[in-house]
Order: sequence, then structure tokens, then C-alpha cells
Amino acid sequence: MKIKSVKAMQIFDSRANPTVKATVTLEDGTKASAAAPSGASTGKFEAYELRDGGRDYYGKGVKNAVENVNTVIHETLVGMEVENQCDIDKTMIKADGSPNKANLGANAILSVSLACAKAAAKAYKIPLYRHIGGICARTLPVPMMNILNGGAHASNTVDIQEFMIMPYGAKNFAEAMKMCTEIYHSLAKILKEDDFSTAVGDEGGFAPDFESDSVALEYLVRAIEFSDYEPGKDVFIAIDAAASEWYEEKKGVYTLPKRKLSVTREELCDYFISLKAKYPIISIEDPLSEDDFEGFAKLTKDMGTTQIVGDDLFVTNTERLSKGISEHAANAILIKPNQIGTLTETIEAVTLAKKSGYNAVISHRSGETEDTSIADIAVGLNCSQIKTGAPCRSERVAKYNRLLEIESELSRCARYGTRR
Ligand code: 2PG
Ligand code: MG
Repeated sequence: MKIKSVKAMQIFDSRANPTVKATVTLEDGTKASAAAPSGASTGKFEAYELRDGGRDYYGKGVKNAVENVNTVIHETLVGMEVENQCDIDKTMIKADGSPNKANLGANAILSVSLACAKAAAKAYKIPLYRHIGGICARTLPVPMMNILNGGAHASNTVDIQEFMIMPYGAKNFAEAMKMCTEIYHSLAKILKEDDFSTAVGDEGGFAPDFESDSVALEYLVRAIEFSDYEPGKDVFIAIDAAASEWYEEKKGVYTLPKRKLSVTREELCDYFISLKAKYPIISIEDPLSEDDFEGFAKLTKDMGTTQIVGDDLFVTNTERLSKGISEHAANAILIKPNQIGTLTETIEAVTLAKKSGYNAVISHRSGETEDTSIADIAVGLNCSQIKTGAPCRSERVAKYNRLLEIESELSRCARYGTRR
């Protein structure tokens, strides 16, 4: 099925910032669209997000990225077979010509890459996850659901960016959603009773002014118990420190901006170990800065079975992941398609992770749209974990609802993610 045209337009994400939406039309009239998400706590090694600069949209316009889709990308892809994803992605990478997609923009390239995959699936009359994973696609990921927000995603007093619940005790994805939404409601109730705000952050989690991370973790445990689940048995806790945001390169220390507290790398690692000793934490993302492979390796060793996830550390990039694997830094990778810019490279990162015994956690960005591709990518690649925010704000809930739909479609062939 040949590509007839590739077109883009500027739309808006969940933080009122412009983003790129691409539409691919095939010769038989099949059409599909995809939109690029955008981060706030972005890693410095991510693929380049092309923004216009200047006064309009406070510099965040994407008119140039849209133009690149409508001209260069359209011209190079017209006539190509849409099912040939790898060829399409490699053609765009070549047309861009830079090492990090700085010329055409990773936002331009990713939206087209995903739109091509959707168009191919549509042309074959199969769901996107089936197109990506063939008959192997059947794992429903365990949600890593962010119900308390801090860091760069909320204007509260909490420095850790995300406090998440993981319902491993569920027997399927639908039950996982029941458990998580009940806990979310319980948390709202308890917060209200204690006169805390229930306003939400960028990813739909509550963002109260807690005086410490321990208080946040206490509330999570209380909310789990209030919903009649057992912390550490039915439901576990995961955190994303997003510690690159804290690192002061010149001084070599981590300064927590909200609490205005400076600590060394060793103190920070001891702090995570002490939190893990008190709470049922099974996963810690970006506990250290994006340059510190050595620190990641030491903490991964010291924390034994704890999942240590590299987000800013690896940026969905197989070169950085290879370095991590050879140095034993972390034991899991966060997979964000827009960090690398094409579906093919996203698949390569997941494949390398799995081959090397690393877990792969599919993830949204803090700035999102109604696009649900990551739900299909998770199932298509049989990734057993997904991070896509709270069960609140439609750009987050849309991904969960898509997973519910996939689970019901797969019926008895669906397999809910397990812990390794
Ligand atoms: C993260 C993400 C998503 P952002 O750090 O993992 O939760 O945040 O998109 O702002 O980088
Ligand atoms: Mg992160």
C-alpha cells in the first residue's frame, strides 16, 4: 500500500503548548493521524524537539516542524510502501541528516512515523498492536500510575516528581484499573479530610503541599489500605525522582529546589535506600543524574531486586542503553518514542533491553494529546509495564481506556504483566 501524501498541522497539547499532528494518506484513500507529545523534565540527550522561538506561543510554536512534514518529509515518503516501517523511518533519518533529528525535528519525524504505522494497520484492517507485534502481541502492561505529582510537574512543595502505584495483585488489566481508581478516590478523600488540596498536577495526580517525601508515601500507603488492599502484596509503590533536574554540575551536588536542600550523590542514594526500607517501593526511576552511569551501577547493585529505571539516563537510545548494559547501570529502561523520534528506533530499544534482561517500561510525556499509540506499542511489544499518569485528565485516561479495549478484544488470550 503506497503513501499518497503526508501532511501536518499545529495542534495543542495538555499544557497549552503547540505540537505536531501528522496525517498520512494512502493511495486507496486510507488515512491515519498521530501527534507528538512533549516533556517538561527532558533529558539533555533526547532527540531534538523543533520549536520556532520568537514571541508567538512564547517560542513554542511548531510551524517549522509542520512545514518540514509538508515539504521534505512529504516529498521523500510519497510512493513508499507504508507497511515498510523501518524503511520509512530510515528514510526520514537520512533526510534529516543530523545525529539527533535537529534539522527536521523529532516532533515532525515521530508524528509521521506513528501515523504511518497507524495507516498500515488500518489498510490491513487490523489493530495497531497487531500490526506492531503480530500474533505474539498479547501482554497487557501493569500500570505504573502516578497519583501524586511533584517536581517539575506541579507547583507544590514536593521535590520527587512522581509517586506511583502498581497493582500487581490484579488478575487482569480491568481489575488493575478498578484497584487504581479506587485508590485514587480514597486518596482524594483522605487528603480532603486532612485539609490538603486535591488540585492536580500535569499528569493528573494530586499535588498537595506535603512537608516531605515520607508524608507523600504515608498517604499512598493509607489510600491503598483505605481501599482494602494490602500494600506490598496487592499494590506496590514506584517513584520517579527525575534527579537530573536537581543536579548542579559545577558544585557536584544535588540541590532539591523546593526544599532548598543540597546533598551528595552518596547521601541521595542512602536516602532512597532508607525510603525503600520503610515503604513497599519496588521501582525507582532516575534516582541520579543523566550523566552518572557509575552511580546508577552502584545503586543498582546496592538495591538488589529493586527495579532501577533509566529515563534521562538512556533516553530510549540504544547507544546509551548499550553503555548502561555493559556497565550494569540500572536494570530497566523507560521507553518514550519522542525521546528517540521513530517507531523503529523505539522497537530497537525495547528489543535490546529485553535481550539484555532489562525491563522496558512504555511511557507517556507530561505534555500529552489524545493520541493513544503508546497503549498499542506496549501490547504490541509485550512490555509488562506502562507509565501514563493518573486516572484523571482525558489525555491520560485515553491510554488506559484503549488498554481496556485491547484487553477485551484479546479476550482469553490477553496476559496481564507479571513481576520478574
Ligand atoms: C518522566 C516524564 C513522564 P516528562 O520524567 O518520566 O512522566 O516526564 O515528560 O516531563 O519528561
Ligand atoms: Mg522520568
